[in-house]
Amino acid sequence: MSVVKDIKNLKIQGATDIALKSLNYLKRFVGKKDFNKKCTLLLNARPTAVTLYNVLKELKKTPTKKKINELVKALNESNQRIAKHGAPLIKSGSRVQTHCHSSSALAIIKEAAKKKRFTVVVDETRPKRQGIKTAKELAKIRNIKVVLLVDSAAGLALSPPVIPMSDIVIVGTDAIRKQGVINKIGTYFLALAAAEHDIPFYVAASHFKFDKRKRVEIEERPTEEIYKKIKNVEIRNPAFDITPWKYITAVITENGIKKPLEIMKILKG
Ligand code: RUB
Repeated sequence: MSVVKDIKNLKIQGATDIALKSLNYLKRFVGKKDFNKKCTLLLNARPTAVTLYNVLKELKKTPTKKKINELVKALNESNQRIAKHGAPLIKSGSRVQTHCHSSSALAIIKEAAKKKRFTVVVDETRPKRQGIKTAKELAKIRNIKVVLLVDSAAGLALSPPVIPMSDIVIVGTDAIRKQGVINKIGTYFLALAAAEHDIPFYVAASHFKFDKRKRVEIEERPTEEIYKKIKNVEIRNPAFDITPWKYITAVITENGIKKPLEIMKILKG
């Protein structure tokens, strides 16, 4: 069961990659009696992100390898299209701030770097430090200067004058819901700081992120990721937070850049 294990321990991380790797894993169970059981195990491995839920809902209507291939293609293509729509938002000389490791946000940044030089400010992303993965990946790209910061410096990077100020924030998401955008813990703080300093805050998301589930579970991860046991101390380790719409400038989708009101309409439809 290494795919489920790898999803749980974050070897496979990010909503899109979790869905892609799960789909590929499920190929071997198509038409077998274990298929539904495997789907449930995969879904329960990380309950917050909606992408896998949405693709499995589609797959269950037509559970074939052909359908799996189509869904994989659609997921990959959505990031390419998001990149095309989002890249013009990054100007030469920009300072783009991001959080965690999002394939959609990175697709935009990499697309922009084909023609422009700019800086990407990467938050470390405690406790599992996915920001290090982001920084390493971007460091290989010509035209991008990478600055890595601890999460608690993110607000400083969004305000003058100690660290040159970021002029745009682009993050990914695990689920787009009526009450706001769910993403890696710390995103909400980032959005608050960006709003305080009038810095545009964009979310990169394919339609697979639209979440019409009645309830959503905010995953709580093992507390050892933060610290070993301390007597008389309750340690909590929520993996995601919800950023209210009022702090979000727009969502960069594969069908263009959509304002929160347009997103609301899609969610209601
Ligand atoms: C990853 C995370 C990413 C979203 C979007 O959290 O919050 O921003 O999943 O990723 P974790 P993508 O590391 O806990 O999975 O844009 O690749 O779908």
